[in-house]
Amino acid sequence: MDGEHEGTPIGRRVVLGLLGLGGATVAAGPWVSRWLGDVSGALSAHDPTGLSSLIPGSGWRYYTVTSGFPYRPPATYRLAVTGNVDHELTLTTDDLRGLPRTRLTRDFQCVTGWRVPGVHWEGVRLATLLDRAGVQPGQAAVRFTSYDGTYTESLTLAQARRDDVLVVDTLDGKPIGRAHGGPVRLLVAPMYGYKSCKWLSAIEVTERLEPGYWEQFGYDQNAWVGRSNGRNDAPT
Ligand SMILES: Nc1nc2c(c(=O)[nH]1)N[C@H]1C(S)=C(S)[C@@H](COP(=O)(O)O)O[C@H]1N2
Ligand SMILES: [Mo]
Repeated sequence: MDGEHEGTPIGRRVVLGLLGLGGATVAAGPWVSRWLGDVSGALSAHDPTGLSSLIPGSGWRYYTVTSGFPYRPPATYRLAVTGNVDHELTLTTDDLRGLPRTRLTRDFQCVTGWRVPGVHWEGVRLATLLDRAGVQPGQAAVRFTSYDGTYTESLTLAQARRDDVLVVDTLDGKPIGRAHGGPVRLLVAPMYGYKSCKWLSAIEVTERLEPGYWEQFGYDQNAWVGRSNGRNDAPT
C-alpha cells in the first residue's frame, strides 16, 4: 500500500485511502484533512476498534494513538538502549542489520479480535541488545518509548529476555513501512499486539515495572494471547 513507501508524507493519505476518501481530499482540500485529523485522532485515541471495521484487506489494521503516522527515514533513525545499563547504545538500522538476526513466523493478534495468521518477522532479539548494553544488578523491567511521542509499553526483564521478543525491521520479507511502525518496532510474539510498540525510539532498563499506554486504560500488563486482557470489550 501507499503507506509503505519511504519519504512520502502519506499519514493522512493512508487513512483517506483506507476510508475510501482519496478523491475527496483533492476536491475538498483542507476541510477534509482537518475533519479527518479530528476523526482519526478521536477514533484511535479512545477506541482502537473504531477504524478497524472500516478497513478492508489483509486483516491488518493500522493503529496509532496520535493524530498521524509518524516517520523517520531509515538513514536518520536511531534506537537508544538506555536506563540502568553499563553502556548506553545508540543503534542505526545498519547496526541492527549487523547483529545476530532471528526469524519468527507467528500469528499477530489484537485484543479487539482481529488476527493476521503466519506473519514473517525478522530482527534482533531484545535479549541480545540488553546483553550488549549490560543490565545493571537489581533491575526488574524494560520500558519502551515510541517516537510518536505518546505510546509506551513495558515488560518484566524475564519477559524481555524471551527468545520470541524481537526488535524487528522486516515484515513478510520487506522493510517495515511507516504504517506498521517502521523502520523499527518491537514484536512481543506471545502477547497481544498492544505490547508490540511501533516507531520504537528507546529501550530503557528500569528498576520497577511502569505501566504502558493501554495499561493505564485497564489492559493487562501480562498480555499473553488467549488469556484475559482485563477488559470486557474483547470478543471471546
Ligand atoms: N506507537 C504505537 N504502537 C502501537 C500502537 C499504537 O497505536 N501506537 N497500537 C498497538 C496495538 S493495540 C496493536 S494491535 C498493534 C497494531 O500493529 P499494526 O498497526 O502494525 O497493525 O500495534 C501496537 N503498537
Ligand atoms: Mo491492539
